[in-house]
Amino acid sequence: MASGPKMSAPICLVENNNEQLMVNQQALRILEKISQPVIVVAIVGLYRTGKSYLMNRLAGQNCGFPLGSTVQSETKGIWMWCVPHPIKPNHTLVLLDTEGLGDVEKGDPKNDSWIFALAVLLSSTFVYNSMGTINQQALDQLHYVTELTELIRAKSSSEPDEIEDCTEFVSFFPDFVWTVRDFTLELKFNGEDITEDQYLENALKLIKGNGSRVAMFNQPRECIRNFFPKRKCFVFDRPTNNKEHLAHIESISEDQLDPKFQEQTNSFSSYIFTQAKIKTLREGIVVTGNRLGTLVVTYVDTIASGSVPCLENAVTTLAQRENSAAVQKAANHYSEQMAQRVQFPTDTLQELLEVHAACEKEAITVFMEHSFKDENQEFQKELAKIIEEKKNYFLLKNEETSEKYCQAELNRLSKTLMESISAGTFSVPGGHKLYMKARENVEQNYLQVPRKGVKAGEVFQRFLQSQTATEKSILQADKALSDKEKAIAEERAKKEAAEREEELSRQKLQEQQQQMEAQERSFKENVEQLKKKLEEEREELLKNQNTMLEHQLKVQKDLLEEGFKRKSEEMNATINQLRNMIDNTKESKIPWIFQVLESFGNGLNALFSLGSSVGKLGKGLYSLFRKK
Ligand SMILES: Nc1nc2c(ncn2[C@@H]2O[C@H](COP(=O)(O)OP(=O)(O)O)[C@@H](O)[C@H]2O)c(=O)[nH]1
Ligand SMILES: [Mg+2]
Repeated sequence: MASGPKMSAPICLVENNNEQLMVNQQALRILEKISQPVIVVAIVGLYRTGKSYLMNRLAGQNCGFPLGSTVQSETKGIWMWCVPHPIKPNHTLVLLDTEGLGDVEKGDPKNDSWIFALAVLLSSTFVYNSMGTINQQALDQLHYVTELTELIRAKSSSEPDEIEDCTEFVSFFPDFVWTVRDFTLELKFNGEDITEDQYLENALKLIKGNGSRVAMFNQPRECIRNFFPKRKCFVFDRPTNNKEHLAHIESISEDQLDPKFQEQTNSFSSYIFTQAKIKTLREGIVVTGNRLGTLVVTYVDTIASGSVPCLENAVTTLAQRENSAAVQKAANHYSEQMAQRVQFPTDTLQELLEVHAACEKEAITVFMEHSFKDENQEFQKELAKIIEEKKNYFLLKNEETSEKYCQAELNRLSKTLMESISAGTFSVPGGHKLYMKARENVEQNYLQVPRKGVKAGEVFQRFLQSQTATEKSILQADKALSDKEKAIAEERAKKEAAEREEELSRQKLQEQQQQMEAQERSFKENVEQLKKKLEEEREELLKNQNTMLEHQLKVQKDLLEEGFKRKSEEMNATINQLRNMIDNTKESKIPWIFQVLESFGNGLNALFSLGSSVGKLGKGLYSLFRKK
């Protein structure tokens, strides 16, 4: 089973010191051990607005992230606390608390934007926390959101006619939650009761007009509306009116808190527990604790090197690392299963090849489960190569055990015969007949021995060959036979030997044929599973593109309804681009898969040295993908 967290207290994950961001290795080691999927909740906002306290409540603890009055000496940056998910078994809830944002005394303003961007990149639910009301000041403090286009890239390279990078943000950005603390207003709009969410949406309404003041007003609002399709708001009363209690909120009991506040935090927690999603990257890649660790390192390293963190690059890094582990895992599965299921020697080659096919099929499935974005199928080809090598080893082992066993059995069964030959028992008149009888006896007994394996015939053939001279001399010395009879007997012996030789070559040929067929089967299995995977990946891509389109359409509709005709029309270009992209994805389906499969097939052909059957396999490929 996937392993969960074992953390009694939070730990710093990303340190923000001396204008430098650094990943804390100790925190990384904790993440590495978590193989469960993670739900990552990050909180960001001005210092001393009760962020850490709220996160502690999510962890179900009073103490945890250090609170305001005690943080003077604490490291700034991003703090992490991994706890078992309170309602989803086998999931880990990762709480990320940011420290020092906007705090001139402790903060490193230069890195504040990076901390903000990292919180966006790492979380699946992003909580923005502020005090009082959602007013201009609160939105001004959220200026980081307007910088995101410069701080995060979706793709590693942008081609001229591609959609704008930030249009892609929605496909991997977290859900957005605004928490308003010490909220003092009534939830009313034009005298009507409104929900918290409506309150947020009202606050995000744009104003009309030109000029820099209007632009400044609209900019953060537009960014939130554009980048975060799913938005939610929670307002909280002051936890208590007792100043003394408030200053030591971590040590007061639950019933000393304002009942309204208790209710509000409970409803917030319950929302997070039931609605916050597993962190996924694009292409439906589920993030585990371990993967989260890789992401943190990749992003922080990128920032440290002076570049902009990029989702696509991070996924590539992750894929490289995990695909080679997937190859290892699949190869081990193959070896283990072969060793477990095969009893050496097998009766026939076919028997071994069938077990091989079953184990290989499973191994490929293991690989497919653990790999993603295997560009040019490099890792799959590597696995095919390893399995081919391992198979050859098992074939050899099968031959060796068979050979050894057959030889030992034959030695045992022919012992008396050999002794009789040495003792001259057959050097009497009628000796040849006796000898032949004794030899046939050995053969009969040898035939009775079960599970001799693939070398049974060859070993006996060698024995017969070694007997040719002996038989001849016994025959010549036999005084009971006429010359003519001897000649006939000799002729018959030769004929029989030739027949046996032929029979052996037939077996060899058949085995070669079986081996070829096994390689073709293996090739087809690889292609079949790859095709399935490619189609799944294609579906995910399409889903992604549809998410982007739907969101653009929603933003456009909202703008139109709010009376921003020009702004909404300006979106048409992007929307059309997205529509084209989706059409392309759909239309290019068959040729695209075929192209990949063909190049993959050529790679495997080379590997299996199926040179002569390339044409045949090419045709097989066609029929394979036409079937569906
Ligand atoms: N007024 C008020 N104070 C709070 C609230 N939650 C926590 N505090 C107090 O505010 C101080 C700072 O809280 P903390 O959670 O450390 O804030 P952070 O800096 O945003 O993480 C602490 O002394 C808390 O006792 C709240 O909702 N309202
Ligand atoms: Mg704090």
